[in-house]
Amino acid sequence: MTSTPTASDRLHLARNGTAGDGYVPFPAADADAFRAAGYWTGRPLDDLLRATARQHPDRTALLEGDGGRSYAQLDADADRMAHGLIALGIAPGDRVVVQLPNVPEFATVLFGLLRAGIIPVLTLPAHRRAEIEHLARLSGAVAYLIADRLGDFDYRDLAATVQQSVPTVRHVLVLGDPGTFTDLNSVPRNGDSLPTIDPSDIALMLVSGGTTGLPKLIARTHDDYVYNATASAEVCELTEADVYLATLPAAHNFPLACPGILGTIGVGGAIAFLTDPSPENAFAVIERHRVTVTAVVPPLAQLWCAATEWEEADLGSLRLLQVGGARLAEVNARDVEPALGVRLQQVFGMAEGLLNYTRLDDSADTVCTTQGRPLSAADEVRVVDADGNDVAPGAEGELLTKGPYTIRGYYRAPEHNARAFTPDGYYRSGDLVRRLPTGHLIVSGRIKDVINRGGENISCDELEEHLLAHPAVRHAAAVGRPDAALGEKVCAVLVVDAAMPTLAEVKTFLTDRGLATYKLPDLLRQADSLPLTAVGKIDKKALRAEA
Ligand code: OOB
Repeated sequence: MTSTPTASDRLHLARNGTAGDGYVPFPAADADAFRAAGYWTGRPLDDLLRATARQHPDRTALLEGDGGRSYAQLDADADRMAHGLIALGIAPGDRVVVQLPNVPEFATVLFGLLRAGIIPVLTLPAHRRAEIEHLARLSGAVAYLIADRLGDFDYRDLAATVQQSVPTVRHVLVLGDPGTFTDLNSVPRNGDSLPTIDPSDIALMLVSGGTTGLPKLIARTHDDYVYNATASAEVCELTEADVYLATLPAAHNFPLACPGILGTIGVGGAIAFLTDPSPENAFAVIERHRVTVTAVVPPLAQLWCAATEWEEADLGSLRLLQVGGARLAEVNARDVEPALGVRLQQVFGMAEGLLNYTRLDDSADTVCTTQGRPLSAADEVRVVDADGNDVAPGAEGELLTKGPYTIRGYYRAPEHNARAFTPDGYYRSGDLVRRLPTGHLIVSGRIKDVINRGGENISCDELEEHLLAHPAVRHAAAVGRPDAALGEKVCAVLVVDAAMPTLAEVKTFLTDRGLATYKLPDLLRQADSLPLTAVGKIDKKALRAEA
């Protein structure tokens, strides 16, 4: 039986996107099963903070400078932020592009938005015009929330451009000196009551590493993300005694919720933020705040290990170093415990959902030679060949997955979803893995066309599109070139019609187009032609072999 939706039904439908907004929900039967089995508990994501603040108001939540902010204070700050955002006219279900460095205000802003039912689109500090405009447009964002500057980059200049080209962006809210925009700290801090959150609604949007073309939006619900953070906290045996250091950009799934900031808040631990992860600075902060857990990408783990030779800090408080985002070579994994005196945990995860962790009681061999096993008993993992058939146990194949915290489709991307998900709802990760009898996975490569430069995934398609816009360029291919420090470097192979541009010219050209710095080519190679596959596509595999 159908009935005419009420105004409140319509608001709800608009918010959770089931009314054809481009959100792909979990099928009702699966959602019921996840609730019945206790994976989804019906808690709004901001309740991780609310519950801890009620139980332990005086405990330190955020460590900043020489002091700290208590859970009661953070809770009140988040409430005021939520009221302020609503008073500005930003409504529940609206999207706001957030681009902040790793500062304590990141937590206030995140919980303020969550509490107001406003959906943060969590972009990274390194994103530039091409990415921000695309994400603002795709999400239909009504606001862009930035810090005034970081290093020598002024986000207010970027905001002026974004607001020009994306008319839905009505507000630019600035942490710090607002210039001509709105001071985030001056918005009125009183207002209406806060909305009731439906835990099956979208809580926030993560940005995909980008495997084809521009980055995709990954909508995570309250139910799925609460589980992501709390189950991760359990695997890492996180407690109120832990001090988590946000070393990687806080908007990334790994430091945000694996267990990261959200997992730590859920158990009542303390969080410190790092804007400069150089060993000199990171080690000083670890010593000062008695940090116990942090997460890094492999190149940073290598740098930190090497730096123990010349840095003097006391790292004795550290009990767990999580390494993930790209494959950690066994030799480097073996270095971690002796160099830093800390237990290593490998994490193989993805913003789309599935997380694999080595466990705290795994043997040293397992920790150093595998990328962990799935977080949840409800994670379904298949390893398949090119035809989609399961490979023999232990053989290499593509990882397909679904489960209680893995999306069923990217936001507003129906065409891409038809390829990236199987008809029965598995996410095709593009990662090549082997599965051991224990369930641990070894990541052996990837079939999707990305370059992993120091843990940042760079889409070859996207870079090639920008390269092809150069007047001298006829054909372009971006390939990863193995590199000891970064894992891979970006090599651009160009077939040109005119004089071959220099590397510096290409970098300037791409920067002017608004491409993020980390996506710029490290190397340039001229070719007479590019190798082609049987159907006439550029043969990246052959090119990679040459690189
Ligand atoms: C994490 O998430 P994303 O979305 O930035 O990147 C996911 C991709 C994976 O599909 C895989 O290709 C690669 O990054 N990756 C790894 C890896 N961890 C991620 N490849 C080899 N070994 C690993 N340990 O990168 C992410 C999200 C949550 C937790 C940890 C990492």
